[in-house]
Amino acid sequence: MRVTTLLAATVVALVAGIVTGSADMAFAAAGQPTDWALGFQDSRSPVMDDLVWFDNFLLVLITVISLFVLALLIIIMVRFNAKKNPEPSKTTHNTLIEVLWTVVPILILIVVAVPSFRLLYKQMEVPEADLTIKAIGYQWYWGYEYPDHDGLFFEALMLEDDELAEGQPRLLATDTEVVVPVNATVRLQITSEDVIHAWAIPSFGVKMDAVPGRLNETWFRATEVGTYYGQCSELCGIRHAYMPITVKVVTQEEFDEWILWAKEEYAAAPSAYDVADAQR
Ligand SMILES: [Cu+2]
Repeated sequence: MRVTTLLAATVVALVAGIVTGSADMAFAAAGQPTDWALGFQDSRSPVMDDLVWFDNFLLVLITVISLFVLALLIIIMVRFNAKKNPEPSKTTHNTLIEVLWTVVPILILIVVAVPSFRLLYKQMEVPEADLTIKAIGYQWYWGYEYPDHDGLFFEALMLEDDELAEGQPRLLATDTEVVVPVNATVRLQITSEDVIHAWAIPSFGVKMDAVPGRLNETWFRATEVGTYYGQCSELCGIRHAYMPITVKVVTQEEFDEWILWAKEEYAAAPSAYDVADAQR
């Protein structure tokens, strides 16, 4: 009795949460998590569009398979139980059924494999890039290099709670932002200086390990102006949860202005890593 009450309460709480939460979701921006949201953050890149499609496709497929197996189980329980079917058949082989239950799963796997591999290639093969950015993981923040723009380099540290401006999400906003032009293909090179981290932005469908001594490569094309947040996604140490990623997608003109400003602003500042090095 108590278990059912508890279960009922949980279901009511969940439904209430989803109903009230959906009001928030209506005006929630893509690029950051929302209270009570289910599923992925909204897609803002071609790769994420495909990932969302593939996820929905698999959901339909597994639902159909599960319902089919459930129907078979129910038929067996109803029609062939000991009461209804006291003298069971002695059949042990049926060639047609054996061929079917071998061939049909193979066909299903092929149907899953084709879009899956197509998507893997889409993620792995970087199209001709408009901009290259190198993200470097440090314990516990990210550094960014713009090799196309005189090797512009800056670091992005998480903002503490008392440093947040209006509208900046806690544990996700950083002091400097990766700025990219909208609809530009960005080649992302990812590496690390110490341990394995991972650079990820859910709305772009990007998640790539940052491995010391290795240069990993991926890409994204942000399709809408806005601010997008992600987090280090490889357990990297005590402050793993506090090295978020902020990407600001702006128009080409705003980007050109930002580059000029950033070259002045960041060139003068010694990197936090150099400072730490000097103190050793
Ligand atoms: Cu990390």
